Parts: sequence; structure tokens; C-alpha cells
Amino acid sequence: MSGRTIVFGDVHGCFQELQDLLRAVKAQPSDRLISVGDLISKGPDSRSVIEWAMKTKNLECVLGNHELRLRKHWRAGTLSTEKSHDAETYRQLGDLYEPAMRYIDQWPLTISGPVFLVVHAGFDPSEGLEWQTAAQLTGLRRLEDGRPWYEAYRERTLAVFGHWAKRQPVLRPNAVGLDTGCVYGGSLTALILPERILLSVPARRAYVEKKSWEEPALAGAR
Ligand SMILES: [Mn+2]
Repeated sequence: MSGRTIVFGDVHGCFQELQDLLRAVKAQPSDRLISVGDLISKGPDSRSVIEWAMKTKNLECVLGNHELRLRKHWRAGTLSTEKSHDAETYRQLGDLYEPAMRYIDQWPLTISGPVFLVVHAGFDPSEGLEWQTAAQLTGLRRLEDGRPWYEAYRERTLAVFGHWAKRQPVLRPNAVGLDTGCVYGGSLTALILPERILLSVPARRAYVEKKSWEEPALAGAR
């Protein structure tokens, strides 16, 4: 069982489902666990999730757009009011806010393995990874021509991403999208490498209402 890499997300503070998923994949200390970002914020229990993360030595995390926003404000010495749920996230974190932000401050935007690349949202495949902005890496869905970025991605390195909540994971030969909308009552999904096994556990309930699972209209959608 050693040598597994398990990429999962987006957790969004869904601690129960995260525990369900870790049980389902039979996670062990020899596994390399990688969060695809948006580990916290929006959901019911960001505190328990970050507490678990900080003590889990075999866990690595990339920044999601939610952590990026919280980090920006933390670095500036302010509290975010950009999202309606930010106040609730601060309330959940409580006295763990400072240590949590010091921990999150060290997360990278991407994690590259020998045969895979983990990024929260995506990147423009026509430009090198080093030219992508933090906003792109944590927020990109579509290219300027309207295509999902991964449809233009031609490299063999497996790109594993989250951010774009869909009913089913995105499954392509060189890209896997893991966000199956747990916080919206969907499911929480993990990808086990190198076998490329996908495993999902259902959300206990919908914590946030999702207006539509339909693809956003092409025009201007990002
Ligand atoms: Mn996201």
C-alpha cells in the first residue's frame, strides 16, 4: 500500500465527509495526501478541518481561492468581508485563526510530482506555468475562447484540479477534476495515484444552496 498519492477536494470545511473519505480510501501514514485547495471556508466546520490538517504530517495542500483571499487579508492585517460567509469562517476558526493563517501562508499554488501536477483551478496551457498568476491558478475555468482550460491542455503530465463543482468528476487522459460539490450536497472525491482510482463519499447534507449544476453560460463565464 505504500507509495500511494491521494489527491482530494474540495473539502470546504466538511469535516465529517473528509473523515468518511479518509476511511473509504483507507488512508495511512505512508500515503502522500494532497488537498486540491479550498480545504476551508463556506462549509460547516473549518476549525476541525484545519486542526486535522495541521497535525497530519503526510498532508500537503495547494492554495484555493478561498485560502488565497483569507491570506491576502491576513497579510494586510484586515479581515475579509468580500464573501458573505467570511464572517462565519472567522467565527469557526476562533482562536485558531492566527496559527491557521501562519500554516496556510506556507501553502504553494501548485504541487508537481513526477507524473502529475496539482492546482486548485487551472492554467492557460498556451503559457508556461511560471507565468500564471495566483488568481488564474486558483480561479480559472475557461479560456478566452470559452473552452474549459483543460480541453486545450495537451501535455502528458496529469493535471489534477478542483474548484469547478460538477455532479461528476472531470475525467480525461491527462486531466482530472475532483470538485464534486460536497458543500452543495454533492460528494467528496479522491483520486488515488498511480492507479488512477476515483472514490467518492456522499455529502451528509447540502450546507450551501447551489442555484444550478448546469454549466455557466459561455459568455463571460469564468
Ligand atoms: Mn475554489
